[in-house]
Amino acid sequence: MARVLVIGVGQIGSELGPALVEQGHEVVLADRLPPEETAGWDVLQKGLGADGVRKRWHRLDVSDTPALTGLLRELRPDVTYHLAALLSATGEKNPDLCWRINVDTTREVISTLSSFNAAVAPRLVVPSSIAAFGPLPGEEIPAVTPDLYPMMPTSMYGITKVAGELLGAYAAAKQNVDFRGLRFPGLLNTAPPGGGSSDFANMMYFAAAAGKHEVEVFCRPDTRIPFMYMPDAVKAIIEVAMAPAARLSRRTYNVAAMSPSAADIAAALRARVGRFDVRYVPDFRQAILDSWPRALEDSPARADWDWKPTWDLESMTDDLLAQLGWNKPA
Ligand code: AKB
Repeated sequence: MARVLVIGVGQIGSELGPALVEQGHEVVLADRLPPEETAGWDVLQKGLGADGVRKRWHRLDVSDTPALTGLLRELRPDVTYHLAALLSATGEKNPDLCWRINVDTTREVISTLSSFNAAVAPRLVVPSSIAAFGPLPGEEIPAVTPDLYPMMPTSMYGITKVAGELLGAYAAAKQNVDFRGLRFPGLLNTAPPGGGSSDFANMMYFAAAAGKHEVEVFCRPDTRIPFMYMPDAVKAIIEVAMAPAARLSRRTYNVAAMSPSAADIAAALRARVGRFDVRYVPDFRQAILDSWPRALEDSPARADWDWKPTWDLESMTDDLLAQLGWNKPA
């Protein structure tokens, strides 16, 4: 059993927290909002019960440095999952805040964990993203992008993710912090995501499950990026956190599951719900999506800590529609 702190309980944290409790860890969930006001409240309640959530909850504004470092000092967690972040679309609208939340708070967490001078280096897990990649000048990004490819992100969010990866590698080498990270695709579950460019897919599932026959999304139908169903994302982040250090050949790993286009997702939904018309109206997020890999090459994660996804587009679509309460016609 480990003492675990989850900072930022949003789309990922609301499923990760209950999964960690289920594994027998002592878990503290820290977020700026009261639990009932978070996007993942329904998911959290389902996993832990309302009282189970409340007793583990700690109100924390990550940008309040004394509060952040004070909580870390009080808890001295064995494993910290730092998930608080602005995503790509919100980050473009407020790049300074994106840097402050995504990078400055990661630096604070690293410095505080490092200051413990612990005999066993505390683990820190910070997710990176497909957004850490971008095309080299005058080139297209490789359709299937490997772990080791020059990182030239085009969004501030992507820049913060590269900075986080590099700070983590430095912390692991020089600051006695056992940092682990993974580059997540767009993630789907029942919790509404907050301000990502991959949200067009979530919007389609939410609309279809609500019985709507029409939806407008902000990308072209041929937009293809990597996606992952949340149960696989939770499995991956716990596996990378718990992997024996001796097996890690790097500090941040690509993880892949599926790479449908927006039109493929619409077709998978149409095959289940019947008429489902999608109006494709690209906005500023299209350029961000176009700069991301079409697919990730993840053989190092598979070799080093036995990563293997469970869900593909078809199985995810069946399960997610059911989880979202869609009533299949008899
Ligand atoms: C976003 O769209 O910004 C995120 C991501 C792919 O990291 N969902």
